[in-house]
Amino acid sequence: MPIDATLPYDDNNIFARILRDEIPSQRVYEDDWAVAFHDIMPQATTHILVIPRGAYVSWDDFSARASAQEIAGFVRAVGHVAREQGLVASGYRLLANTGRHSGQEVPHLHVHLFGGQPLGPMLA
Ligand code: IU
Repeated sequence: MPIDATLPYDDNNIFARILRDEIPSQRVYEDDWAVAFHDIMPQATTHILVIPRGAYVSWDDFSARASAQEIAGFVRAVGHVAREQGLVASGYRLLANTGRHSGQEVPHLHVHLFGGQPLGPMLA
């Protein structure tokens, strides 16, 4: 069920637990600002989720409350993962579902990184 992006952060959401290593994930990258791991239900040849280490419900929450350093660190991490995955020459797509109408399911900001194949008009 899609989440209400205006709700307070839930410390026990699944991505918070992945960040704390309470639940395993296939990590491909991590630094001070972000963690990236393979989506468990990939919708493209490459489908990675990049999440900030900070506790943010959604893109809305992150863009409103995160520090400039956190925002820069996170944006750089997303770009780094795309380059590391070799996606730049062929191209890729970023997507951050936010709240009910978007279908956001997990209440911790995640940016989907899709690539590795020609992408249709919409994914996720
Ligand atoms: P959404 O933007 O909130 O709809 O995307 C959530 C994504 O998280 C979705 O693609 C799921 O397959 C993915 N996911 C995951 O990778 N690991 C999990 O334990 C769960 C969801 I729950």
